[in-house]
Amino acid sequence: MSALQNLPFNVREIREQFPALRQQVYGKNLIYFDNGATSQKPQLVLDAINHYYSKENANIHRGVHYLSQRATTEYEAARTRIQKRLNAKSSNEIIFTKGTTDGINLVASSFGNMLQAGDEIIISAMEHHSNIVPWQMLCERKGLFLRVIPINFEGEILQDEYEKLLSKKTKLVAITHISNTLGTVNPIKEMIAKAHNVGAKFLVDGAQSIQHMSIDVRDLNCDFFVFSGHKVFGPTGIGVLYGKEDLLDQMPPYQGGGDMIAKVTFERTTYNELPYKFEAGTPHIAGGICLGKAFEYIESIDFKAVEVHERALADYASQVLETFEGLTIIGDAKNKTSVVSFSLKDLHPFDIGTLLDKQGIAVRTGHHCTQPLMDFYKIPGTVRASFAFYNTIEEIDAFVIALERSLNMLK
Ligand code: 7TS
Repeated sequence: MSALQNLPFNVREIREQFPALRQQVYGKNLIYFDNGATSQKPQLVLDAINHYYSKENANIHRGVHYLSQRATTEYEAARTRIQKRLNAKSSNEIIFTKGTTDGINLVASSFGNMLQAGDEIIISAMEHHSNIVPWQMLCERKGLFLRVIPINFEGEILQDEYEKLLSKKTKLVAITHISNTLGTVNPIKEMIAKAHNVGAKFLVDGAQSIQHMSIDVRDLNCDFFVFSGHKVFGPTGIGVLYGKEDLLDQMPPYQGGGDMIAKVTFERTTYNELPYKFEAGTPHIAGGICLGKAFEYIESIDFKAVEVHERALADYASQVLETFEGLTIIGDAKNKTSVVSFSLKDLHPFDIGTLLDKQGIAVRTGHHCTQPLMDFYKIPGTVRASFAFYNTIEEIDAFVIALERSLNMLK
């Protein structure tokens, strides 16, 4: 594909930074197309993990000693770096969590505590289970109602149906920025404005967008934005909840314990200020610091070029796959990126995934934690190739040959 050769960013140089991509599995060069599940890590992050545990390991926010003070400074510097990248107003708005799931559960538990029986929460039909189940649990606990915006067959949220569901009863709308199964990029900025018109708050599930585009929380005007570190080239077990400061201030703590308190007596406890009010116990210190390193890494990448490159990868993969007999691409939204999901008549996605694996190609198969979406399409699951900026057109060509070979074996 010659169109890609003129891109202002150099995929070969980028790949050099990711040692995991330079390995063989079953004697074949690894082709890693499971970035929707987790991304590989650049050398900068790998070195930082090693360095932290070799030289800096200490608990934070409590030690007078040198190592503790240094770890505290680095952890807080990571928070500030993330704040700047997201264009949040204050580092008090950046809460470290375990990941997207943890961030959503934090909001469901804490913000959810401020809601009254009869209030409504809106999600969409393409949400990941982690943006469905916490709201169901909250609705059950508090007597709230969960409303679901339907989608069309292309995999786009029906905006007129969304407008019909919005009312004074709506207290929160929680929507994925990019669908992990379909690749649809949702028009969240417009959706946020519509929610605010009825006085509702808006949570963006950014698990699949933070690694593909620049996020500006003030421009979006979202109330909450959650993501996982491991999908944005950082470690597992760390993530971020961004929340508007005045809102976070009003919300009760999520978990109780060390670090989140101002004063404890047996009669009464007062809570720490933001962001610590929401960070009980020893946090994932190495994770926070190394997520900061992952952000340092992505700051060096031109994200406008990333968007062009990833869209070209997804478009090229779709074009070639469409020529396969009996293959259906699931999700054909006008605004779509980084993911190509498909099903093949009479073949189970798992069988295709297993044969691709034996040829060195990592894809995900199954329902991708979006079972209601699979029910909508009346399929048990899909084969999903999900791309990152280090993937190439040559890898897609190799993937297509491997798929052809797999289908021949299954005939
Ligand atoms: N929301 C979306 C849109 C996701 O894609 C995922 C993970 C999550 C939430 C949960 O993130 P976690 O880091 O807390 O687990 N999605 C996937 C996936 O598509 N394949 O594996 C994990």
